[in-house]
Amino acid sequence: MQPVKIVEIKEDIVSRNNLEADSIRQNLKNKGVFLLNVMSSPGSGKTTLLTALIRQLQAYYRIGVIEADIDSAVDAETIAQATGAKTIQMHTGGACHITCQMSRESLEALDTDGLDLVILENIGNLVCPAEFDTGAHANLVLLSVPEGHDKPLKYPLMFEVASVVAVTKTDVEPVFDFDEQAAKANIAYRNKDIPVFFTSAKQGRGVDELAAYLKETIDGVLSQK
Ligand SMILES: Nc1nc2c(ncn2[C@@H]2O[C@H](COP(=O)(O)OP(=O)(O)OP(=O)(O)O)[C@@H](O)[C@H]2O)c(=O)[nH]1
Ligand SMILES: [Mg+2]
Ligand SMILES: [Zn+2]
Repeated sequence: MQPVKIVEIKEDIVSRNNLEADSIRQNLKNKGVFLLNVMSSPGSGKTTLLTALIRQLQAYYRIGVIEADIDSAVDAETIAQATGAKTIQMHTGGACHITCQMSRESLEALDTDGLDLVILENIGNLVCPAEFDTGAHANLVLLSVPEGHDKPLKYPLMFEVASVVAVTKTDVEPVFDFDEQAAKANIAYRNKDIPVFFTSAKQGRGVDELAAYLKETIDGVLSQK
C-alpha cells in the first residue's frame, strides 16, 4: 500500500497569515495608525468596556472601530450610538476568528485616512482568534469574572499572546467566588509581568487606569514613526 500523504494545512495557513500581519502592522505604523485587537469569550464585556474606553481616548485620538461578528450589527450600532466613533460591522461568514485578510479588508472598508487609533473587536471566542495575528500593535484580552479565575490555565495561547489583560465585571465577584490574586497568578503563569487591570464598566473601576495605560502604549508606538 502506498503511504498516505499527510498535509499540515492549519500550520501553513497560520504561518502565512502571520507573515502578512507584519506588513499590515508596519504599513499602519507608517501611516500613524495604531491597531488594537480586543479578544475574549462571548459576552465577557468587550463592547461595554470599549464604549467606556473610547469615551476617554476620544480626547486624544481620532478613533475608528471594526466590530467583527458572525452575524448582526448590534455591536457596531451600540458603539456608534454611544461614542459617535466611525464604526463598521464586519461579518465573518461563519468563521469564529479573524484572519489577516479579513483584517486588511475591513481596514480598507473603514478607511483609516485621518484616524489615529483603530479598535478591532474580535469574535467572542477564547481559542482560535489567538492563533491568527491580525496585524495589531497590541492585543487587549478580557477575562470576565463569571468565567472564573482558572481560565488562563485552560486557554493558554489567548493569555500568551495578550499584551495587556482586563479582568471585567469585578462588581459581581462575590456571586462567583472569584479570587483576584488567583486570577493574577494564573495570568502571570502564562505571561510573566503582563499588566493586569481589574475593571467594572458598570461601576467604573479601573477604566481610567486602563485608558491611561493604553494611551501610553499608543503614544509609544506612534512616536517611533
Ligand atoms: N455586572 C456587569 N455586567 C457587565 C459589565 N460589562 C458588561 N456587562 C454585561 O455583560 C453582557 C455582555 O456584555 P458585552 O459588552 O455585550 O460583551 P461582549 O464581550 O462584547 O459580547 P460579544 O461581542 O457578544 O462577544 C451585557 O449584558 C453587559 O451589560 C460589568 O462591568 N459588570
Ligand atoms: Mg461585543
Ligand atoms: Zn476560529
